[in-house]
Amino acid sequence: MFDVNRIREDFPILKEQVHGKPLVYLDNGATTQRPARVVERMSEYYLRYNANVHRGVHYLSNLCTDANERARERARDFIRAASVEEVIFTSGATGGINLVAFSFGEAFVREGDEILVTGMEHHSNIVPWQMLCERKGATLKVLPVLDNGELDMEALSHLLTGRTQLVAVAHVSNVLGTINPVRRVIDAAHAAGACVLVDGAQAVQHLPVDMQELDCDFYVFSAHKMYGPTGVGVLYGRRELLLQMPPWQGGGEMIKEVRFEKTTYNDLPFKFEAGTPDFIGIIGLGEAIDYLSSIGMENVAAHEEALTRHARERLSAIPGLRFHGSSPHASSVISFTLDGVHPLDAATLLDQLGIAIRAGQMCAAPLMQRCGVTAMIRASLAMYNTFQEIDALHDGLLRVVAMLREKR
Ligand code: C6P
Repeated sequence: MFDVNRIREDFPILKEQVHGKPLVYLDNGATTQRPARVVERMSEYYLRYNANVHRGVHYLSNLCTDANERARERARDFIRAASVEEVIFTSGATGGINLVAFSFGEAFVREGDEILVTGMEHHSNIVPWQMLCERKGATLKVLPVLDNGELDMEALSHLLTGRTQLVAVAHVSNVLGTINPVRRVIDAAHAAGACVLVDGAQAVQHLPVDMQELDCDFYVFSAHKMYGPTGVGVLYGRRELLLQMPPWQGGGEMIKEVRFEKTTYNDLPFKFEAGTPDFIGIIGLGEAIDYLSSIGMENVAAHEEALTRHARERLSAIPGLRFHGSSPHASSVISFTLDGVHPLDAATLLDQLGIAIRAGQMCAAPLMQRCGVTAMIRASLAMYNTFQEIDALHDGLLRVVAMLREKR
């Protein structure tokens, strides 16, 4: 049984006050809060067991190495990857995309080739591809977004050509909330001979994901958006591709043998993990995965779906409020603008009421342009949010509108 009040007990920060008001935290798309057990697990390792991984022969080093590799197995199981060789620890979603843009780019992208991104990508899933295209003389193409916030799937078949090497697509938009039909994108791309990177930064905390079912070539996500620590993430890569790709960074752990004449590289996944990893963060990620799994992704999804329906219903009654993105296939990310109210003013006033939301471009400037706005207000909900918090947002927005109207 999913009990939101029981879950809230696990997150001490949710009892905090901001400006003398109970915290209403609705900025989970930027980063979620962490349950105490994740922080406790990490501090236990820092305070009692800390030693570098994959290097020592001593007790503590082995202990941390085992914990690091157990976390890899948990991550593998969480995304249903075939093998731990396909699970590479990174600094986050951005780190994973840059790794692929460099390494896949070195192996497979030539002058005149094409990379296809979509019009709703986060800057992290645009700029690394632009940089690759500049390096290689390749072309960046863009799959358009329809007015309802869905991808223009009809345009996909025209945009995929024999020169398309890779398609980069968000599983869930960090602005519109749209859950993209990634399986259809992957099938179309594969039929055209292209690989696919799915940006799961806004997906893994909301939906069950399965690499076997998706059949993508790469999948990235960040721990800090799924109740884990900052500074850690996962890149899933298809083994056959990873084997053909050169290392991204050089250093310890990614090598087998180093000679001045020639260095040989380590096996997967270590070939892509140069230097001391954030192993305590990785252990924290393993704990976050255990926590999420104990609740059940289906339960998380059901609660968030009910919350989102309630939020859309209540907010739609606010005069002058316009949602951006109206796909029925959407997650708990809700973006909107208020007629005559600047999003940053709204965010500042809501903050005074203890309500944390995000306002601005959401690191998706091309999408803002597509929507014809310079900024939006975004409420992004997590499994610990309540119906009362949604009502608090609704009431807060009414006050924002009233105050800013009085001023004019
Ligand atoms: N979006 C948001 O408020 P990092 O910074 O590497 O953990 O995640 C980058 C990233 C990549 N893709 C998507 C779809 C994302 O939403 C994000 C992060 C946050 O929307 C911070 S800008």
